Order: sequence, then structure tokens, then C-alpha cells
Amino acid sequence: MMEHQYLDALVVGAGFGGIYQLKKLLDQNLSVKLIDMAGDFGGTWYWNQYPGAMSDTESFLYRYSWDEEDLRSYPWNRYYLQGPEILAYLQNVVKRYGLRQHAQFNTELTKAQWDDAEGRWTVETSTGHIFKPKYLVTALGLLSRQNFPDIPGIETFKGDLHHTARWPKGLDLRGKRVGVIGNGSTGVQVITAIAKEVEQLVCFQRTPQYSVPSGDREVPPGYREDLNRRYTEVWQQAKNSMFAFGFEESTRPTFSVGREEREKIFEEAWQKGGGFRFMFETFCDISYDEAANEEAASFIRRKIGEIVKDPEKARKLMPSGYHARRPLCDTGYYQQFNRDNVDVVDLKETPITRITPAGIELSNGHVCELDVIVFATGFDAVDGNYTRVAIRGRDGNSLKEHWAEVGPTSYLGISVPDFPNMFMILGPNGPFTNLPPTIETQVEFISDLIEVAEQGLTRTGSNVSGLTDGAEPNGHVNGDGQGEGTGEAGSKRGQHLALEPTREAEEEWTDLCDKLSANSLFRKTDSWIFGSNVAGKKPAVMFYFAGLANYRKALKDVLENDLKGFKQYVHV
Ligand code: FAD
Ligand code: NA7
Repeated sequence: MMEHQYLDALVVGAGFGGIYQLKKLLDQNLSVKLIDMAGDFGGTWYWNQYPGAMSDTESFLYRYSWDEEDLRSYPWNRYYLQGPEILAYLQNVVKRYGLRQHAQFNTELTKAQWDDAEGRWTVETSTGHIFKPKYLVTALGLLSRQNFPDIPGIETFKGDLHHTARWPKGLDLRGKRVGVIGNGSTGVQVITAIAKEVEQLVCFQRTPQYSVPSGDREVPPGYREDLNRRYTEVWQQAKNSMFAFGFEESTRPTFSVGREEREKIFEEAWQKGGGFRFMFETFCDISYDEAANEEAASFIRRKIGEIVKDPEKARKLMPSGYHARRPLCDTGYYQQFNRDNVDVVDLKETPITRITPAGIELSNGHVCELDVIVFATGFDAVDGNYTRVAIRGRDGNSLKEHWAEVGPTSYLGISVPDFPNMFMILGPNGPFTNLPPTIETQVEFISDLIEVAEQGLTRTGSNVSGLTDGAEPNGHVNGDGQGEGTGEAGSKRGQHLALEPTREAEEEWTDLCDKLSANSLFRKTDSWIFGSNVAGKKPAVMFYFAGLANYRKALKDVLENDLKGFKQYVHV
């Protein structure tokens, strides 16, 4: 059995969240290790290497804000970033800050247990390594655990079968008969990218989507220079907005303008591109007012009708109901259905009955013969990676058990009662936004909490408010890897605080999130956002719908008011 490795902090996950958290805690002179079950850094962008993978946040905001030199000089030249570019960007950050030496890959957290006597977590991994950190920061990703529907006969298929979130490098689809199940953001991207190269493409669609053009193109000359001049304000605006997508959300109700003006506003948004822009920069009430929503929805339906030439395909692709899922945008999705080699199957009319060795069999008996089946079926989002493994708190209960009745709950989307010094990045009931700015906000808050907890080393008493002046440096080994290794050298023993939220704080936050989304049409529409996309999963409120600016205020309020909502224990 391997010896236990004592650490100040263990960060799990090597995406946007884990990378920044690792850097921040190293900067705080703590001994830190990062693990990921992936083979390298990148998180989402390591796993999702399917053709067409692209961020639908514009390039200027799908990155970290804190490295000003990198912000202004790192090369990109289109309005949106392709998956491989984002992966390269993250790996460049890792290189720039020498983070690789602190990371261990192909290492999955399988179990974690809080030990009250030691004031540490015991973390077991798939490789047999056991870590004993004082702080466990989980950056497991909210769109990371695959949803792989269990379709009868799946194991009998003679061809290749791939989930988009586990795309094999270099898979060549040229000349193949390909079936894609799913048409969410991922399905739309992969379908658009492969339609022109495959022999035949059959899209198995359960629910038609509302998608608008992304507006992706090269940025014009002078764009970067202008942005570089304004970057400070650009981030300020984003962090003080609802969705942090880089535009002012509209305050204009849909019916405050006449029909002609409305049409003009939608048309301009369609031409400009961007799913969030179309929904939130045009009018303020599309996501909660039924009549306003129908105006936006019917505009998109008319566009689909104009684009798709075959009336039967157009009928199948036509969405009905609310436009109230995560807004999508594309680089020519509906246009692909004008190709003779691309068809769509409406799974509500003819459900899949089973997968056979030759392909996919429908309820009408027809078998679509295929060489490759692509599952673009999304994720067990938000809590999926947490309930999959056994993370057990003070009382021995797992997070899964803690969440069994009410659904995934937390205080601030970050911490959970009875799980001391465990901090989640993008945990349940965090803000629904462009994610890097929210991730940064959470990483910085978690780093502040850990700083406070560490000051317990040089202080007595558990009152954090008494710890703010004159704290001495804690003398931990710095982040260059020295002192890591087995034994206690990597994490100096002494007093530290264990921080966990009170049950009341968790309840209040949960109630707030419930109230904030009560009127949202998103909540009345099945999708991963409210946990209603996976068979057997109980729908639940999983996001804070008051936006990033309000969220940042709430976190500041906690820090300025003696860690309001947190209990503190001293551990020696
Ligand atoms: P991730 O990048 O998901 O990283 C989590 C890591 O944790 C993974 O590498 C995983 O292997 C690891 N992990 C999980 N469980 C364990 C375990 N038990 N042990 C060890 N390791 C574990 N967001 C936007 O804001 N804008 C976009 O345009 C956008 N586009 C997206 C497109 C796609 C195709 C997908 C899938 C997501 C997109 N997202 C987008 C969301 C995206 O996930 C976030 O923007 C961001 O990348 C999340 O970073 P993260 O570090 O929190 O998690
Ligand atoms: P999504 O948005 O959850 O889309 C998944 C798609 O897969 C969607 O069309 C689903 O249909 C379909 N699906 C799921 N299960 C099945 C089964 N059993 N049978 C047929 N079709 C199924 O995931 P994405 O990966 O596209 O996007 C997730 C987020 O990642 C996205 O919002 C971005 O933020 C990035 P449904 O619509 O549920 O009827």
C-alpha cells in the first residue's frame, strides 16, 4: 500500500477551474497537487475533441482575465474559438506558470472521506495514491460526466460508436455512413462540421432546437488593438453583468416596440450572431414572458422555414414550445439539411427501438444502416461527477446521500454542510453565465477562504474576524514541488480552520435559487439546466439565476462579514 501524501490542498480537475485554482494556491505558498482522470490539462477541451467543437462565448471573453499581458498578446483572429485553440490556450497558461510539475494525470478521485480527528481529507484514487489534504477543491466540471443512454442492443453494433465527449483523436469519417443521436449544442456543431465529408448522415432528433447564427468570421483589422485599449473596462462590464457574455443585457420589454421595430431588432441580432445576444441583448423578457418568448421563437421558426428547402425535413426540424434552453448558435446547421446526403429522423414520430449489428432500428421497423454512431447526448450535468464517486463528509454520509431528497444543494454553489474544507468550483446553484468569469470569481473566493483558514495556524480561537490583522506568513513550503511527497513534509502541521456552511445558510441559498428561477421559462422546459435530460434523474434547481454581478456582491458580503454563513472549527 502506498504511503499517504500530506498536502495543504488537493485540486481535482484540470480545466479552467483547476488550472487557476492550482496557480492561486501555489501563489499562496501552499503545497498543492492537482489530479485529473484525463491524460492532460484542458478539462472540457481535452475530452470534447469532436469535429466542430467551438466555444459559443466570443473569443475575447472565453479566457482568464487576470493575465493582462497574455490577454493582449495571445493570438486569436476569429470571433469564436475552436476547441483545439482553447486547449492550446489552456496548455499555454500551464506552461507560462510552470504548473505541469504539480499535476498528476490518469488519476481519478474515487473516494474521499473527511477525518475530523486530523482535520484533513483522505482522498483515494484509481492509481492507489492516497492524499491527505487539509483542503479539497473539486473542479470536476458541470458538463463533464457523459450521458450515454442505454439503448437496447447497443453492444451488438458492428461499427464504431463514440460519445462526443470521448472523441478519439484522428477519427476519419470521410466516406462513412454516420448516425448522430442528439441535436443540442454539441449535436448541432458536429452535424454542421461533418455533413460535407460523410457519405451519408442521419440525424436522430428527439426535440427540434432553436438555433441562430453564431456570426463567426475573422475579426476585422484594428479589432484586437481596440479591444486591447478597452480590455479593463470590458472585463469590468462582464463581471458586472448578468451573463458575462460581453454585452449589456437589454432592459427593453418585447412589446414596448411595434411589430416592425421588433422584427428589425431580431433581424439585426440574427445578422450579428450569438445565441445569448439573440435572447438577452434584444429584449429583457424573452426568458420569462410567454408572449415575448413566442415572438422570438416564431422569428426563428420563420428563418428555419426559409433556409430548409425540403418541406418534410423543414417540418421535422421546426421547434415548437418555448425558446428556453441554453441559447444555441451555429455556423450553418439548418443549411446542412439541404444536402442530399443529410436526413433527419423525428424520434417522437418513430422512436429508436434498438441498435442492431447493422445500425439503428426505428419503431416502424426501418433499420438505418450505419458505419458509425455518434452519441451527442450530452451530460449528467452539474452534480453528475459528484454523485458518481463517494465523497463522504463529517458524518460519513456521501454527497449523493446529502442530496438525495432535495436535489443538489449548496451554499453559494461552493460548499456543503458537513463537508468541511471542501470547496466546489461550479458546484450546484452557482451562477448561470459565460463560465470563465464565474470560475475566476469562485477560485478567488475559495482562495480567500483558504487564506483565512490557514491563518488559524498562527492564531488561537476560531473567530475568523479576529484573524485579519498581523497574521504571520505560514511558512509552508512553496509551490515548486519541494516538500511534496509522502509523509508530512508537504504540509506543515499546526492549527488550521475547518470551514463549512451552516445548514441554515445552505437552506437560505437553496430557497433563493428556487425563487429566482420560479418564473423562468427555462424551468418549464426540459433540459440539463434543471436536470431533466437524463433518464431517472430527478429534476431540480441547479443554478443561481440572479447573474454574476449579484453573485459577486453576495460573495463579497460573506468575506466582509466574518464569513457569514460559515461555521469554523480549529484543528491542530
Ligand atoms: P471541466 O473543463 O469540465 O474540467 C473538469 C475536469 O475534472 C475534467 O478534466 C475531468 O476529467 C475531471 N474530473 C471529473 N471528475 C473527476 C474525478 N473523480 N477524478 C479526477 N478527475 C475528475 N462554457 C461557456 O461558458 N461558454 C462556452 O461557449 C462553452 N462551450 C462549451 C462547449 C462544450 C462542447 C462543452 C462540453 C462545454 C462548454 N462550456 C462552455 C462549459 C465548459 O465546461 C466550461 O466553460 C469550462 O470549460 C468548465 O471548466 P471546469 O474546469 O469547471 O471543468
Ligand atoms: P444537450 O444540450 O443536453 O443535448 C443532448 C441531445 O441529446 C439533445 O438533443 C437530447 O434530446 C438528445 N438526447 C439525449 N438523450 C437521448 C436519448 N436517449 N435518445 C435520443 N436523444 C437523446 O447536450 P450537448 O452536449 O449538446 O450540450 C450541453 C452543453 O454543453 C451546451 O448547452 C453547451 O453549454 C455546451 P432532447 O433535447 O433532450 O429531447
